[in-house]
Amino acid sequence: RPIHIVGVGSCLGAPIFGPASGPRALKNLGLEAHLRRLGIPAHWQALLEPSAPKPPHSPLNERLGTVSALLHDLANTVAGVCEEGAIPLVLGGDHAIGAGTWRGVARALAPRGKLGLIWIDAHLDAHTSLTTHSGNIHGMPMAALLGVGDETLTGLPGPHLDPAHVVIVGARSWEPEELTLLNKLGVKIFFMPEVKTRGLPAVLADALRIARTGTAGFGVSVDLDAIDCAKLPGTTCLVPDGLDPQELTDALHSLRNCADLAGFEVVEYVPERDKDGSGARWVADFAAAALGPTTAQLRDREQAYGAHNY
Ligand code: DIR
Ligand code: MN
Ligand code: MN
Ligand code: MN
Repeated sequence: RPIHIVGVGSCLGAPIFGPASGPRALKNLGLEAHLRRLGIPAHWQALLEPSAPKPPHSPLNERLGTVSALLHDLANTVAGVCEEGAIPLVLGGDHAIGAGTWRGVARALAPRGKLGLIWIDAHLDAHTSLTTHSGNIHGMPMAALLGVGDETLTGLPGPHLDPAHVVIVGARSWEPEELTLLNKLGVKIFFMPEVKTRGLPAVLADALRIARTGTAGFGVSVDLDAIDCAKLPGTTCLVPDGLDPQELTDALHSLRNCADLAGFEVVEYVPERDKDGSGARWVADFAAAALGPTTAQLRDREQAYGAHNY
């Protein structure tokens, strides 16, 4: 299936300006051409931006209002991509955009069934405007997708997610209110110590079962802070003791053959902190691993070569 890239240059949910320039940097580095060289039919569909940029520490109500309009726009764009039969590759921007991406995918999928979601993140992102300690909206999209929180984030058209098919992988930093909410709703969380003990492939296999069984499709959202900050400093929040980026790349290969993969998202890329460009390369590797040619496509290609007597 074609891959339509939707960049969202927003820092409305973040404590710093950095992630706003993430998607444009990835575009200028040639991500689309890179994926195409790997045999992935990718094309840049849109680069969305807030109508009126609000500086990181402006009043929460103003940031919520502006982000809400952006999320509507994003959800509509993404739903359109899915309805065309393509897979959206959404690039942030801070993780607040997840509250729009997955509502759009869920809306497009709704006639056929529910959306499952795998959220790979150091954090739980399950605050509301009433429980947040930081005042940052990127700490709220998981709660919003589950229908909990401010109307500006929860009130988009399309279904909320069913907590039974939502799973978080790599968590190692949270506040008590978030864990209380997710435990109450029954969202499965694979904390980092379990990932280290059992290995990422085994945990991701469990996560895929939760997101795929009894759903019409599933998505994967990668917050770059899930990766150990020593190995990927080009992100908004630097959290130690995280995933190894090569291990994540290898594990994401298991998505290629999932015909029900409905969307893929990578957020919180901060170019100015990515001094050696390795962060941008990891973003490309994650996308290529997840969206690359399937085993069947590779076999077709071999046959095409065979037919020409190579
Ligand atoms: C923290 C950090 N729980 C907050 N969340 C982050 O701001 O609510 N998410 N950094 O990515
Ligand atoms: Mn975040
Ligand atoms: Mn995070
Ligand atoms: Mn996040």
